[in-house]
This record gives sequence, C-alpha cells and structure tokens, in this order.
Amino acid sequence: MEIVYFLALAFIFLVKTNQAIRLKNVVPITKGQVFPKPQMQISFGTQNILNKNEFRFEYVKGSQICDVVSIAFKRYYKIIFDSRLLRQTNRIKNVSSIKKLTLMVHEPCELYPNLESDESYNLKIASSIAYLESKTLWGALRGLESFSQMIIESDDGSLVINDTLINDFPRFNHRGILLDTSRHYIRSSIIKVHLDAMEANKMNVFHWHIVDDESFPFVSSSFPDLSKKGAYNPYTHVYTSDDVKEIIEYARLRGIRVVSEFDTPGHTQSWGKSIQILTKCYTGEKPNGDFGPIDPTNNLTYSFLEEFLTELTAVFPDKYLHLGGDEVDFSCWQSNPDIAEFMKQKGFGKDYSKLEQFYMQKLLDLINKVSPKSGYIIWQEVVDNNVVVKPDTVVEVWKDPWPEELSMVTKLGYRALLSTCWYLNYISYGDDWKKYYKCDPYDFPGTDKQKSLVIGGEACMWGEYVDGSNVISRTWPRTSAVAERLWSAQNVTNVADAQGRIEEHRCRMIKRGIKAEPFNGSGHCEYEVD
Ligand code: CP6
Repeated sequence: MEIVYFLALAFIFLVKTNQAIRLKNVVPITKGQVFPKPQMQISFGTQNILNKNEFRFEYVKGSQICDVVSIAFKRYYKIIFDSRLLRQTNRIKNVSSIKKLTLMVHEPCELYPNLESDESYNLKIASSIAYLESKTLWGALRGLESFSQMIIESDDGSLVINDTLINDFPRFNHRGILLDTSRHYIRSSIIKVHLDAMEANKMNVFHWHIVDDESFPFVSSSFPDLSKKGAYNPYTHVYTSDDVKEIIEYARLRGIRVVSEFDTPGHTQSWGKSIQILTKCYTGEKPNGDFGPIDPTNNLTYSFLEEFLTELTAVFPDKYLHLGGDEVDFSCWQSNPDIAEFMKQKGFGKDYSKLEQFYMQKLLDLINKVSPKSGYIIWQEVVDNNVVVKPDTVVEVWKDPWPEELSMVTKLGYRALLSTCWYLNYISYGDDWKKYYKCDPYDFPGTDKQKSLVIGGEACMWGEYVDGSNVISRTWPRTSAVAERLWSAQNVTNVADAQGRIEEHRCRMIKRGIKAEPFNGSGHCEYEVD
C-alpha cells in the first residue's frame, strides 16, 4: 500500500518537475509593468478606462509651464492612443473613466538637463483622477513615461489603467549609452529612434563617440576639411551642424544629455587626412609613411586644438565633453627621433606615459582656457598613467578588473562611471542580458564616500560590427538590463522578475516602432513588427 502511495507521489513529482523544466523559461507576463521598476509602487485592483476622445493632459494651476513638457504631452498622447493599434475605444463599461492627467511642476523650466537634474516624480491614479507631480520638468518627463507604460489594452480593446501610487527617482544620475558613429555611419533618423528607446528606458546620456580612426563625420565650421577628407563620404556620411543641432534638440525634448567624444591623442587617424598634427612614424632613420597618435611636441597641435575646442564647446551645450585618452599606442612615438629629443629635453627619460601626461595636461589647460565652466570625462588610462586632472573630472572605467579600478579612482577622489561589464559589442548565443543585469557599480571594495563618487554607468555599443541595419536591435533590449540597474533600487536584483518586465517592455518598444530584438529564447508580442 505504502509503495503504491510512494509511486503515485513520485509520478506526480516527476510530471511536475518535468513541467517545471519545460516551462522554466516561461515567465508569466503581468501587463502594465513600469520599466525600469520604480523605487516605490503600490497598485490596486480598481481599473479606470481611458477614452481617446475625452482624455487630455493638463497643468495644474500654479504649475510651471515648460515647452518641453507641453510637447511631451502631445508625444505621449500619440503613444497611448496610437490609432494604428487601437482595436476600439469608447466602449461603455461599468468602470470609472479618467478624463485627464494633471501635472504639477514645481521648479522653473530649464533649457537643458544636466548631471545634477532632479528626475523624481510622484504619480497617483485613484478615484478616476490621475495626478503627476515633480520638482523639475525632467521628472515630469519620467512620470509621463511611467504613466504611458501602465495603460494597457484590455480584452475588448479598451484602454485601462489600474489605481496606483508611484514614488520614483533614479539611483544614479548618469545613465548613459555610447554609440560609435565612426567605424560605421549611422543616419540621424536611426539615432533618433535610439533616443526614443533611451527615453522609453529612462536613460539620460547619449555618449556620442562621433569620430575615431576610421572616419570623421562631424562637420566642423572652423576646420571643414576634417570631414571633407576624413568622412567616408563628405556629402552623405556626415553630420552637418543642422544634423547635430537637430539631434541635440531631439534629445533635449526627451530629457537626454548629448555628451560628445572627440577622442585624442590616440584614435585620430582620420584627423590626419586634413591636418598635419599626427606623429610621423619612423623605420630606422626615415619616416615610413605611417602616422601615430597626435604629436604632443608640435605647436600646431595646440593652436589647432584651441580653435577646435572653442567650436565644440559652442556646438555642444552640455557642460561635459568626453576627451577620450584611451589606448594610446607608444610605438610610433618611440620610433620618432624628434620626439626622443623632446623627451630628453623635458627629462621624461624613456617613460612615454609622461609624454601622454604632458599632452593631456595641455589639452585640459586649453579646455579650461577656452571654456572655464566645462567639465570633462576621460577614459581610465589617463588616470592610470598618473595624469593629474581637475578634481571634478569624471573617469570612465572600461577595463577589467573593474572593481580594483573603481576602488583606485574613487580613492583618488574622482567621480567615476562604470562601463566594463556593459560592452554590448560582445555578442553571444543566449541570455547575455542577465550578466549585464547582475553587474552592480557598487560591487567594489571601498567606503561609502567612495561609493557616492560613482555617478552611474554606460552601456557601450562600439561600431565595428554595427550600422543602421542592426544598431537598434543589437542595442535594445539588452541595454534595458543596464537601464534598470542604473535606475532602480540596489535591491532590485531578481532576474526572473526582470525577465518578465523586460519581456513586456521589449514588446512595448516594438509597438512604438523600435525594433528591439527578442532576448529570451521564445515568446511573442501582441503586436509584432510591421
Ligand atoms: N575604440 C575606442 C574602441 C574601443 C575603445 N576606444 C574598444 C576597445 C575594446 C573593446 C571595444 C571597444 N573600439 N576609441 C576603448 C574605450 Cl572590446
């Protein structure tokens, strides 16, 4: 008898585990989940209906009225009531309807977001009233995004939203993503889709690695030959000053900062096509026709840089410029006799990092001269090579072992950004987003003071194997994992929960015209790609 009982149990167990194994990757999707997960959220069962014809966004009396927000009202109205997708609305239902979302913005409107911008917001959906409140207009944008995400289509096609309270703010102020437009050109229209995706994921810094060795698509007004000679095609594969302005404006309207990177002294081959500032490499006694990093011993270098930096600080409104400073190859410098002579005069011995230091110091002095209010971001090598930089410099860590590096950089008192674990250019079969999700910028040995110097991080999409054809799908939703790590509370670490949220969010992106790739082995979206 006992045996029969045991066998029956074992059978049930086997069937169950078998099922559990089979269904392991199927996470039930709850609809209307806000992404990234808000700091605090309580939802209730009560539903409210939204009707396209009666719903509107409004400012509360006494609220600041900002054009960025008014434009966002229109954008989100379109997203919510996308008539392409609405099966039907205005069904008379036995639930209360929400006729408007009222907004209260407390602080005066600002033109551009910055590193210190407050993005917090409170959102309350209760008793047929939707109320959004924020300190700044940037917080209002984040709140509108959350509101739009909570509205779901019910089975009969009507739009509904649950009673909810949200109190939300980002964990880190700098939530960035690098796009490289030098290895392959990416048209402005695709960059804009990317900015839409950033907004949907509450990311706020577009790190534009705009030029590099391979091409120089930035059209400079003071040195037009840079792109004339350095772009793949000076007519079609460039960003004119109108293009740049348009991208900065598109980003501003979404609360996104544009931080441009003009990487020097390495990664500058394309600059050398028009301006003779690169080091001549030698074989034996003679120049061999190759060029190396920018020549720090040449006076032309600095007169050029002064004028060019003056232009850049005028074109890019953000306080921060990314000055690069990574991967400087010393071999060409080592081959050049004039540089050897210079090193001797300066007493640098054979230590070429001293020459790099000399260059970076001059570059930073020039920035301070042409635009004293500018701040700068640099890659970690600059600090690794002992260059003394302004105390408010931001150091971007991209090499392993990153915990040691973050420890070192913050011990020196510099603010830091982490990108090492979010290198999207590495692709692999399977769920690589989990690896990104598990990487936490606080996982390094250091004091609370050191942790507080970590201002955020960046996902990096280098351009060697991406262009307009695949950059969106390769970047999203993998970057969503990074977005949640940088926005949500430190204890939001459950991978299975995140999977459900990202799954819904990925379909939401598809619905909005962002062709984010499938990321979890199997599944479907209610609305598939057109
Ligand atoms: N270009 C520039 C790159 C990289 C860096 N700087 C890079 C290095 C290693 C990997 C990916 C990208 N392509 N200018 C390093 C910051 Cl794996």
